Amino acid sequence: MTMIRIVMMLIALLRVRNRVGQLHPHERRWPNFWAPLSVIALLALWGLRGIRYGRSLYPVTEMSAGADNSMGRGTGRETERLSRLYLEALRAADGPGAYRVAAGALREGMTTPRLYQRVIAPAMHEIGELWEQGALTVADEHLATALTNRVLAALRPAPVEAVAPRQGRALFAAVEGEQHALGLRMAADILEDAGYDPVYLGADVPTEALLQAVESLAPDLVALAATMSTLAPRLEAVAGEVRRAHPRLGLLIGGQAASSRIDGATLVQDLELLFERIATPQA
Ligand code: B12
Repeated sequence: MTMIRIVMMLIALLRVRNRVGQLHPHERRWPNFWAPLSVIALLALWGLRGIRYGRSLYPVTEMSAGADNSMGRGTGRETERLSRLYLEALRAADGPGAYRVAAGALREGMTTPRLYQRVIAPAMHEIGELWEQGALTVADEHLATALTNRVLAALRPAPVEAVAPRQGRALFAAVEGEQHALGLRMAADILEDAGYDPVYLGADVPTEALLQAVESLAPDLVALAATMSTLAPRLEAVAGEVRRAHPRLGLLIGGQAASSRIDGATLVQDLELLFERIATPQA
């Protein structure tokens, strides 16, 4: 597409150049030597558009962030495009831009699980890649997380007095030592939309406190998360303890360190499948 545009631009410029060439010198308002120069300038400008991964932040325009979400329901290419725009907005420290991309997608009919899984999560993963490569600072990465938390909160309806939950209560916690909690937050939002009453404890929940909370809040489902590979054994241990204390309790696990090794728990990594997997845990 880009190549076609460049070729068309060159043809148009050459035609103008030829036309100018045919004119009598007194009629020429645009001297011949400007033509090649303008081609070079236009190509240079075009090239600059492509520089994405420099360290510097750049503004996200209305055109790029959210103004054109006409296919928001999300074919593969469309979700990739939106994810790129979302990432650009994060990198530009442009909270309103990130919100416009996400809210625009929902407005156009994309589901929340799809938005989370295909638009926001890949953008956050890319933030991690860039941070690992040294292309982003820790501050950039913290800011991206903070903006995403803000976007997620802004997309939710205001809390209202609890209507009787159709599916029961679900408790969400990341294991002790685990600071990564965006995926857990997303899982809580999705199950809330599916009729659960979410009790979200967030990151780094001490095991003792978690077990007490399960005791006192009597949830119907406990969702546990771990991201750091070093915390995979802890996730297994905590899940085992919950299972031993409450053998009939629904147990859901997720996060990059979660694995199917944990007996009797439903492992979900793809949030688009979350509700389906909860409804049929054996699947
Ligand atoms: C943001 C971030 C942070 C933030 C987290 C803030 C927060 N409130 O969440 C902060 C700054 C705290 C942080 C700290 C660290 N981080 Co960090 N971080 C990230 C980053 C960039 C994004 C994580 C994220 O939010 N992803 C978006 C979510 C939506 O995706 P997800 O977590 O993959 O979850 C998906 C599924 O797993 C699932 N899911 C997740 N949770 C749950 C829960 C349930 C119940 C269910 C059903 C599903 C589910 O749904 C999601 C969508 O598919 C990742 C990069 C990456 N590749 O993920 C690194 C990354 C995870 N961090 C990493 C590291 C090394 C660290 C630090 C050690 C850095 C340091 N030197 O201090 C510390 C460790 C802190 C700790 N003890 O936990 C490494 C982990 C390496 C590893 N595998 O062990 C990564 C991969 C970066 C990298 N490329 O190296 N980090």
